[in-house]
Amino acid sequence: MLTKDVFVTEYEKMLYSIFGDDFEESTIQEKYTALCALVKIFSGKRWHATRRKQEESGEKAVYYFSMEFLTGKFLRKNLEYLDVYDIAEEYFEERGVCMADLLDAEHEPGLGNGGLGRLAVAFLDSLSSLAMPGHGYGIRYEKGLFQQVIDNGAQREKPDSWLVEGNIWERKMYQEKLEVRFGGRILYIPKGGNKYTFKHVDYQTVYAVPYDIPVLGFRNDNVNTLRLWGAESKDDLNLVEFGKGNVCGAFEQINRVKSISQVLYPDDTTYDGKRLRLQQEYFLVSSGIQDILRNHLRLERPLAKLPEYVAIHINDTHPAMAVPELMRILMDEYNFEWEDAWRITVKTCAFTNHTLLAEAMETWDVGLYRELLPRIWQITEEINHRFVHALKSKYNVQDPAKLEKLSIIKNNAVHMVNIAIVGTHSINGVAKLHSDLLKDKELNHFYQIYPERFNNKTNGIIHRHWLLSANRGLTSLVRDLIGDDFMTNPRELHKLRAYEDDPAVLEEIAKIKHRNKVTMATYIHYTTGITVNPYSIFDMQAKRIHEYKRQLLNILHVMHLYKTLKANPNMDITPRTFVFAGKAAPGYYIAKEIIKLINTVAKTVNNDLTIKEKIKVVFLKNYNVSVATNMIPAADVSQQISTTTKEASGTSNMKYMMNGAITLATLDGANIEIRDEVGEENIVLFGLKADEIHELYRTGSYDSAALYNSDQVIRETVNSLISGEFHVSQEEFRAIYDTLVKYGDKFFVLKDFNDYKRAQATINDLYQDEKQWAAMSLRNTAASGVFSSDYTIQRYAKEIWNIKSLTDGKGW
Ligand code: B1N
Repeated sequence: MLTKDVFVTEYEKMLYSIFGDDFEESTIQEKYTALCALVKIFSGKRWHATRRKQEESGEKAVYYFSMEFLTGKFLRKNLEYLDVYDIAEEYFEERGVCMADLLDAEHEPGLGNGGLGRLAVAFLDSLSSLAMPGHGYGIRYEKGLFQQVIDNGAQREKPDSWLVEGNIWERKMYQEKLEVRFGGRILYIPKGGNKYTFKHVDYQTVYAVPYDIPVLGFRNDNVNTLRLWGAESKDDLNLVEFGKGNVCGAFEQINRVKSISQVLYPDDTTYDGKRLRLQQEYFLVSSGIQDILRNHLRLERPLAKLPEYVAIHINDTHPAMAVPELMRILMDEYNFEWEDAWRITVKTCAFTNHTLLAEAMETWDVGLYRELLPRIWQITEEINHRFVHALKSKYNVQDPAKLEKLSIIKNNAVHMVNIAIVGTHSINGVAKLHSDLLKDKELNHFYQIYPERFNNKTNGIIHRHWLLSANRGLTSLVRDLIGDDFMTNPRELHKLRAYEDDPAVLEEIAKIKHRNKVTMATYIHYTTGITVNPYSIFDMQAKRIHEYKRQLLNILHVMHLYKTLKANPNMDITPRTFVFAGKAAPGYYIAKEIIKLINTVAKTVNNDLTIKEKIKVVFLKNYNVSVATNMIPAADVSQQISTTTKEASGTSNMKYMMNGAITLATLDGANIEIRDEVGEENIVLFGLKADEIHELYRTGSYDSAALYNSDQVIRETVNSLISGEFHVSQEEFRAIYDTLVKYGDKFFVLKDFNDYKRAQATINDLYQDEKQWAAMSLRNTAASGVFSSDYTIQRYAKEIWNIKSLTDGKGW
């Protein structure tokens, strides 16, 4: 462990050697940079040693392929994991520098849309903290997810140029660049007999340049790697074109290639068959697989034994081309026969499905796929051919409709879920309900063929971030009560239950929440100008804006509450602050209308003195990991109200629970497991159940217009979308109105409205009893430990990857 004296000496040396300035003379930016540099030195040795240890051990490693890694900022995390955060904070505060200002100097990388990308980072965090060999492969997008600004209530997108000042955490490894090939033709070269080898000609080469980011384990000396690939042109500037004065033409090739790692697609759970996206996916897969094999051979390990050393994890279908790419390299470059290459591939690869939404299912147009990736197309075709043959002969599937469902290629499209299932030994969903629905419904046709491949791995969260770091007040109380074991074994949090009737503890829980709310209120005021009452219930819904997540249900209820209050200003309700945050995909019209609606309602409600500040509505712009870190510890109520069966798991539900918020939820995704852990009395449930939803789909019997016509409260609430009560133009929210009344209310907003209203009233009543509320809050924190991603990763490690921890049992 580092002492403060050593820290101070080393830091001041660093500052001076980089900038030639001493503490007083240097800017915040310089102080920040020097601190990062020092962290890099502290972790650098460990990084190197980890790599050596992992190689020498000969143990198997997992490589997690993901198009998204939503890292959040690094500095605070790295200081905490090296156990120098407190020392650093003390030092800076003594010198009159606020730690928060230093941490603010870091630009948060936005290399993910939401839960899927954040989960990938949680997994890397847990792998490293458990000292397991496990590394990430992703893309170094120059523009992360757009920055959201709110302009007159509406979302506008600004590019997120997070790299303009460079990324201090990355290390460019130009010498390790690889070549990825696009386009061209395949020549068949006879090998004798009726065998051929294949030669790829006339292709375009793109350089994949690795940038390595260290992934520190929590106080354990282990440092794994997140390797992000940047695309660079192999060809330099075209001097012939330049000489002709054609400057744009001279740079054309360079820019076209660079565009591959230029921007993250801003769509969450929707798919859009764009050529550049297919290029990105193949770019990731090809560079990653080549890198793995190069490393494997450098260590003189036989390729036939690849599955004994390497697990490749395919995070949703986006990197599913790992399957044909591994086949390609094994066969074309290392002369494996199909059957041997196939056995190796299936044994090495595993796949996670993250959504059941039809609009998320990736399929690629055959023409595009074949033109861009001619050899991968051939292999995909052959995989399909052999699979269909096996279905008929080995599995005795003769029904053409069944065969069609199972086929990888059909209707002129390549179906990526199908290839991911056929080409891997494990397919998992991300919560119990989701995995059951995969088996019993969505992918039942595959389940019948490969029942042994299907399994569940409920998602998890980094308790070190969401509890230890984000909520220091609560953490400190918990440590006082039950000791430190929960920090490395978060299930120990259950010991808090011993204090559920202890008035002093409950009072302390309420005080800590209140302090977090005061901080949050300041943040809200600073970012929006809105004054909120920290004694009101802080009710939060923060996540991507999507019809299935039903922010609309939430805001319609606010509208109803407001109207009721206006009609009855003395109505006795606990004051409530409804906080929303989240980005909408730039092309998702209704989602953007919902943002506008929330802001419009906010304006009306917040400025109406007649309701005596009983409700306030806040929309926080630019939701990202940092904003979430501010919000979640301050929440009293966590809204997890997706249309049942639509949210595969959710992970923010777990974060709020850990911070003692009461969940207001449908029985969807991991909400079900949250209920099972905390008990029905400590969660507020409402809404249609999965079987009811399926029945309504099956019979087509839900008639939203009829419901609207017959239910006065619903009708009056929905009518205020087009009545002018909340806005100047009456037609402003006609499109939202139409989705509910005219187009059948696909997400059952109206159908669930009354039960939601009842559940909201329950929340109101429960909050009246402060002590009971604090006890519920404590029980939620106590039951949340099982949702640590450490446990999730232990299950992946044991049941899918077959990897082990390399810890020698020595912590710090
Ligand atoms: O993955 C999370 C789950 O907790 C959420 O329930 C789920 O919605 C989310 C295409 C996705 N599923 N699919 C995506 C993201 C980006 C993209 O381009 C799909 N995200 C989820 C973690 O399991």
